[in-house]
Amino acid sequence: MTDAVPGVNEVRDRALAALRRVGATVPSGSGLTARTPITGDELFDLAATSADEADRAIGEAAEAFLGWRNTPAPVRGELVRRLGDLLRGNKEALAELVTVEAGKIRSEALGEVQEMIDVCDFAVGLARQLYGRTIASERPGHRLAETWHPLGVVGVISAFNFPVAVWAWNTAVALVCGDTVVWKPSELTPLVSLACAHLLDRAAQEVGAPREVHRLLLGDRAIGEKLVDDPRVSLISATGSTRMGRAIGPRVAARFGRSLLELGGNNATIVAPSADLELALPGIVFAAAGTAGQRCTTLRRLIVHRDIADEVVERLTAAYRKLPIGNPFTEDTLVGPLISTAAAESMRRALAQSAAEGGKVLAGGGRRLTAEAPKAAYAEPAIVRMPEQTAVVREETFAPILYVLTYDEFDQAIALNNAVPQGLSSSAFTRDQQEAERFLAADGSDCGIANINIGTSGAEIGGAFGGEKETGGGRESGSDAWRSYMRRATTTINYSSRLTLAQNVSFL
Ligand code: UN1
Repeated sequence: MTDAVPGVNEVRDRALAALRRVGATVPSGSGLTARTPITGDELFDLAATSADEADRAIGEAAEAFLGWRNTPAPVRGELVRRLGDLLRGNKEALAELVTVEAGKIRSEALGEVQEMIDVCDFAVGLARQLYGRTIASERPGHRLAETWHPLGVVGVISAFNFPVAVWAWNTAVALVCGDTVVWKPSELTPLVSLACAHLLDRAAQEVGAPREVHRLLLGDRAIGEKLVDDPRVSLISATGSTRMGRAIGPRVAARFGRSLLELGGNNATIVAPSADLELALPGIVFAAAGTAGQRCTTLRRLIVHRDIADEVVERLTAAYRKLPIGNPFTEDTLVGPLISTAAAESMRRALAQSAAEGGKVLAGGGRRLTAEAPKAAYAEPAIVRMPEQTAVVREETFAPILYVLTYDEFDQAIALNNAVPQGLSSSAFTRDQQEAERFLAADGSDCGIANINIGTSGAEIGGAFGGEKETGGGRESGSDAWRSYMRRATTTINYSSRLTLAQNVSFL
């Protein structure tokens, strides 16, 4: 059930070969270290962006904005079209780097690159659809209209678990909206970030757009904080933990900047007695154990009707026992490594706390490959039956732990779904239409994503992505999420020969 882990030299060679294929170079120097969770080793040192360089990069993006905002949106779309082409052409190599740095299995790494390609396609279409409205004016001879204008520099802060897809959601949309972008990726994923930044740079050169429409900052938290505090940055779009969002949100607000936050999730799936278990079981296993439990949309809480709980749990534990855990490069592996031993330690702590709160581990919870890869963290996805929704269940632990709770009445299941601080994703498996509609209604799931008969993770880019409460309220990616990247001007044009005041006010 496990597969041998490659040596660090093989991983390093794969990384270098992938970078070469993309054509990206690694800035030599120090300050940042590329690593791989596959072995837990360091790959090589690279130059971090200095504070002065960051300052200059933000200045360049601000300067480039002045021209980019006046470039017609469909022309801006050409840049994103070319980026999409280059991402398509480099899909394999980029996926390889995602596996090296984030530990994703091949199919999920390819899926992540596909998500970038999809959002580029979406943004190219959007470049011709940045529609404003014409509104009925209450005054004769007046026209009331809305126009959407480019906003400014967008600071994108992204996390290790979707190292490049989340960048693309923001960047493809921001660029067609006429903004310029300064990207601070996770310090855990510098290589794939360099590769994507290189492709965008190349796309800009090929279509004749200024390269300064996008700048990359490599570094740790201090560089991110510079971006957050810089008044030249109009919007900070940050993806990461609720703790990070709590730090960023007020700082951006203090300078009246805008922020778009996509933070932690604590996603639940309800399994009703009528559920088709042939759909539900694979949906649950993918959502809970896929990506080694490291998606913000990962399924963390299963709320099962009491009558079917034993059967569901039994079938799930059987499926968990068969999960191939190990080398993410191997075709049939389904669960790769956690990002770090610190993540494994937080999983261990959460399991210990759940036991203290009355939980019983039914499957997994142990470590694999500790002798072969002592610096890596291969964890067995765990299923823990809980007597109730205790403190540990209400927290997001970024590891593959699925807490199982039971319910008797559907309303009680909805209440449990909503009784956590986070509000990202949710789903219900049911063939009962009333239940499905109840779940999706105003007093149903309080999450930004509510699904029926599929799991909580793996959203398409066409919808707006994000959630409520401690998830931060931001929406990225498809639908009308583009509006967060633009400023709205409301315009009243008087084409009559009289000055009429609104609300029938008379003056003079
Ligand atoms: C994230 O984990 O930060 O819906 C993003 C999903 C993916 C995106 C997840 N499309 O699971």
